Amino acid sequence: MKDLTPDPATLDPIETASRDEIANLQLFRLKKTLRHAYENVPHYKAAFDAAGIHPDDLNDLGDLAKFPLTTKADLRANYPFGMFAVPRNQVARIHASSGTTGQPTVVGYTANDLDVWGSVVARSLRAAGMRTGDLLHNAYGYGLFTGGLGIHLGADALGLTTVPVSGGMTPRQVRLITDFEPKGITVTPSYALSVLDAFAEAGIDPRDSSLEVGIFGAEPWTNAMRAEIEEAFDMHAVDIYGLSEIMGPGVSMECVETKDGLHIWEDHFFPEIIDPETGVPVPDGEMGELVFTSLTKEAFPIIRYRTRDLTRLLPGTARSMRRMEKVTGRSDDMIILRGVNVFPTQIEECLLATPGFAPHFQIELTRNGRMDAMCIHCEGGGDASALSDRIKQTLGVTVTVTTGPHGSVARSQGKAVRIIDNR
Ligand code: DLL
Repeated sequence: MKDLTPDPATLDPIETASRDEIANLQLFRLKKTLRHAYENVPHYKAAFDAAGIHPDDLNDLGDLAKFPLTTKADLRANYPFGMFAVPRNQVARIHASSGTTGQPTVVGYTANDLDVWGSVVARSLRAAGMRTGDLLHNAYGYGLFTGGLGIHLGADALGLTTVPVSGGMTPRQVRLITDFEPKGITVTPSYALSVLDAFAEAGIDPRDSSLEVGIFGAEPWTNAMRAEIEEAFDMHAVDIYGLSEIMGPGVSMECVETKDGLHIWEDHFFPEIIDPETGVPVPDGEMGELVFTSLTKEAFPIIRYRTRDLTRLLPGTARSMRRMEKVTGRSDDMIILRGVNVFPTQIEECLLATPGFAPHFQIELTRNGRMDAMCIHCEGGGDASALSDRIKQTLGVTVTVTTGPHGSVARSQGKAVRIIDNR
């Protein structure tokens, strides 16, 4: 794999600024954001008043913990535009979550917000090793989902040649990669596996493709999956994180030269980790739920949003901004099986550590009387009992494993559906 480390001279100055400089900028922007939210969004005025707190009470960054948390339920209660802090005619773009599990969550961006979004995604693509003039195959879905259009904004800002292929029509993905010779691909890790299948079906070795880096996110994936994908494509695989409520892709990004967790673009997004039970912040280094406050957003300022993503904050390395550890689970993806907490990524690690299996899997939950049961559906010639033994030893739960022929596990075209709950 090629060394794709960016030239330090091309980084934004804030990426290598001192912690003091970053904190000063954050405090200045945080004060402004709190006032903007309080004065223009009735929800925040009511919530701050109820908590007996006012934007003027913020004197240092630690004071943020005195402000109320915001949840998805708050956003839903203000559907569709109730959380907007500017008149609707100043909103240049709307995105929304899919809403498969309830009302969609609607977010908005002013023209200025779109510029900021483009700049953080451009920074992220550069951190992955992309340079002005490079060709990018963007297979994240275009539409209300922030993946496709968010990456596109950043690719334009960095001056890439973008192929806006979106997800789906998988054989065509292989043809376009072969014919256009992109340097980078942006795609969910699970859909990358579908593309990998299509390479095999076309009789083309993906290691012979032009791809030098894959930029994977929108769903949890493990370092074991990184190794699998890097080996299959002979390219770097780096992690990009984000969520629509905060911006979309480009909230944090792993640097290709270190691959040691994701640098949070802290000049625009202020992170906290809280104890998910008590809501109280925990110190850097401790695991908990990630909470974000936007620092520059105009249309949709967001204060202390509970992401449900579990991770911890770590000091900066390749950049001075803090890192978040790879998100391996969301509190709402956690399966509690007979009292043991299990995340799909833990199953992924066990699967990839057991020889003979394809990297595709789905977890089916059933209930037999009062007992919950978990079955892992996978593919390939691996030994089912070796995998269930490994899961028993590492996670402490008894599961059944079925292994079917190639194609028997449903393929993803975007975010994978890992859990089928038939309880
Ligand atoms: O998934 C934005 C995005 C698009 C990120 C493309 C990266 C690439 P939502 O649809 O709002 O936004 O879903 C956000 O997806 O709270 C996490 O649970 C999960 N997620 C996103 N990125 C990662 C990642 C986009 N790198 C939710 N690792 C988040 C693990 C991720 N989970």
